[in-house]
Order: sequence, then C-alpha cells, then structure tokens
Amino acid sequence: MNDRAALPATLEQSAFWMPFTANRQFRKAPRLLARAEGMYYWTPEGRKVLDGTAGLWCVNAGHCRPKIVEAISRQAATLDFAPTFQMAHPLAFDFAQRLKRLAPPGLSHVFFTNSGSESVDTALKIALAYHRARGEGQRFRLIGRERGYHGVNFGGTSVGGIVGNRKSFGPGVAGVDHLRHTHDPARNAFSRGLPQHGAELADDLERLAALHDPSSIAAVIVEPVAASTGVLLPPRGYLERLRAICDRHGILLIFDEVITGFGRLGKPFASGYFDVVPDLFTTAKGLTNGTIPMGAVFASDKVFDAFMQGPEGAIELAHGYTYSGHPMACAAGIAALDTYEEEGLLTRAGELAGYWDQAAHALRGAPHVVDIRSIGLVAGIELEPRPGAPGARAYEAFVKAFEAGALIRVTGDIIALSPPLIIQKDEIDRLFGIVGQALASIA
Ligand code: PXG
Repeated sequence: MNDRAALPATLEQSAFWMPFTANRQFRKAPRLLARAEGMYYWTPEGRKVLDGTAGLWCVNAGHCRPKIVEAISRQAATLDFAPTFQMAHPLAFDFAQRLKRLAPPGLSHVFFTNSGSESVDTALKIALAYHRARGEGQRFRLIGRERGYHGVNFGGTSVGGIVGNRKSFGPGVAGVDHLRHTHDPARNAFSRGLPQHGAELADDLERLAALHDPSSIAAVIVEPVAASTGVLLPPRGYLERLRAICDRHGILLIFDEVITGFGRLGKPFASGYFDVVPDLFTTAKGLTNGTIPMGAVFASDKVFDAFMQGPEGAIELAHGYTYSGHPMACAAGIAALDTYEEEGLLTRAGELAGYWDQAAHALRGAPHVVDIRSIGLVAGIELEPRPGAPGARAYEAFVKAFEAGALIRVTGDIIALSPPLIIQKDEIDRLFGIVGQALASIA
C-alpha cells in the first residue's frame, strides 16, 4: 500500500525538520503512523503494524493504556502547570516516593528532567558538583565509553562514543575520555546469556586513571546494556569490575538506564538485574510509558547528603528545568507505574526471556546474519554490511519489515528489537518471522 496517498500535498515543502532522519529520502517515501493501541500501530490508511520497538524503546506497557490516558486528561483539567523552583505540587512528591520504592536501596533521591538527554547532562553536572561540594573540585574529568549513547545534549554527546553523533559538533565538554567498547564478535558471536569474554576491558578505567591521575576523575558513565549502538551486552563480570575500580579511586559510577529502566531486562532496573549498584542512574522513556516527555535522575544518599550542607537558605544545586516535575508528566508516570505493577510488567521480560531468546537465535543461519545478542526483551541481530554501502542492508530490511507489518529499528547494520513488555508469544513468533522474511528478501 502506498502511504504517500494520505499525506498532505504540501509534505515535500513541510516545515518539519525531522530528527535523526534522511529528510529528503523520507519525503519521497514517507512512513506514517496515525493511531496506536496495545501492541499495534495503524498507518493513516488503516494498515496494522506490530510494534517491535515499543515506539523508541519507551512504550513499555503498550500504547494508549486507559489508566494513563485517563490520568493525563484529568491532570490537564486540574493543574496544567505548577513551578517546582521554590514551589511545588503534591504529585511530584508522590511520584518521587513511588520511584524510590523501585530503586535499589540507598538510591532514594529523584531529580526530574524532561528527557534522557537532560537526565544524562543532569547526572554529569551532579557528579561534578558533588566532588566540588566535598572539596574535591579538581575532579573534573568525565569518562564515557566507545559506542556509548547518552543522548544528544553537549554532555551526553561528549561522553557518548558514536562517531557519527559527535563529529559535527566541535570539541564538546573538556576533560572527557572514553573506555574501550566491549564488542568482540571474534570471541563472543552468537553467545547465549552474557558474553564470556571481556570482563578485563573494565581495566581500561585503570589505564585512564593512571594516565590522568585518579584524583582528576569525577565519574564514569556507561549503559549497563549499550542499546542504541546495536545491543551490546556487558561481558560477564565487567560491570562488577568497573564498580570495584570506581570504589578504589573515589570515582562515581553512573548507569544510563534510559533504555534498561522500567522492566526491559525483567527487573525494574538493570542495577537489580546485574546486582551492581551505581551512585547515580538516569532514566526517561518508560518512566511515563513514553506518553509525556520526562526523565529522572536517581541519586544515592551519599551524593544527596553531600549537597545538604551549608546554610539552610542556600540553593544547594543550581540546576533544574522549567518543566522539572511537570504535573502532567507526574500524573502519567504514576499511572504508568500503576499499570506496570498491576500487570506485573516490570518482571515480565524475565518470564518471556527464554522464549524470546530462542526465537531470536532461530535466525542464526538466516541470510546476512553474523551475530545475535539477546537479553530480557531486547535483541540485536547484526548483519554483514554490504560492501561499500554500510547500513544499506539493514535499512532495506527495516523498510521491508514495515511493509510486511512490523516496526523494527536499525542502527548501522544491526537490527534492534525491543517490543512493549505486553507482547504475547504468537506476536514474538510473528515479529521474528517478519524479520526472517525481510532478510531473505534483500540482497
Ligand atoms: N541515554 C540512553 C541510553 C538512550 O538510549 C538517551 C540517553 C537520550 O534520551 P532522549 O530522551 O533525550 O532521546 C537515550 C535515547 C534507538 C534510539 O533507536 C535510542 C534512543 C533515542 C532514539 C532512538 O536506538 N535513546
């Protein structure tokens, strides 16, 4: 079916400058979504599309869930906006309290933002200010990791490690360095469970500490599972080792849980899944089931308490957004948590992980597939790039899958799948079936 038919005649001249999109290519053959419910989208022509990506890794409870819809509309008519600078409204306190109950013990302070990118920049700023508040202002270095994705603001771009996202934007934040990434297909391709090889890559932090002197390093930020770069799982023992090195040198460990948070791996947060507790962690996306933009940074008691010194009338952290703790977002978030909890969605990925893993690995041997990685309800299917045309093969698979009725996501030549956590087994079969057909249909 030609989705172009339903578009306004003016689309080619549209004012909408699309994010992370080949704008000119898109306008020639647009893909539009007009409606959604549960596991499905519908195009403007009424074609039904299975959502294999939870929107953009965010609609964890599925689309247009009644409780969330109702909470948002009620809130819009009750208290549309209230400032949270030297003022507040009850829902922000309620929501933070609910979130604290899900977090690992000791991470009991929640700072609200409006996106994952803002959560990352907020966490980095808190880390710098924490050291300064303790008289260690010389700790200014921030360490990210190659292939990391931490959003698109200047802090996140700087600690991020995806070259295409960095190269156009100048030198970024000063004093940033990067650990090596953990992707090692020569040793780990088609691993089941966490990769066996690569825990020693965490020792790269010792190398950087020796190079820069540990007393200059404020924080290390990593995604527990690196998602956007193509689903890279942490090697067995890697995160534990990173934690130990941070402890040895007084470096704060930040987990970026924008994708892994809210049940993606089968636990509320990846820190619980891996049993490694960071000092700060970032969230967004599933925080409100993707409905109203919002992010949250969780901070440990140690970090928070360091700020609660000095005169009581002094503002402890000169940071915040107009929309920090926005009432509509809080209402959406509380209703999202209600839905997650009532339906057991924060652990459902764990129940389905075995079935999901089987379905993913059944694509081993399909055309072009050089590696498959899966954890919780996430899968990465890596393709051999077409010679001289990196990314083209996966992009074609994405277009074919959409035409065949499934929304998947591609990054470079890697297909990433991350459906809403309400997915049923027959839908898992259909999703991987469509991916298999798409792979068989492309050169
Ligand atoms: N950190 C992580 C780990 C992310 O995955 C962000 C921060 C930034 O969040 P915001 O809300 O500012 O976009 C993200 C975002 C993809 C994809 O297809 C992933 C993201 C966003 C868009 C697409 O992999 N992750």
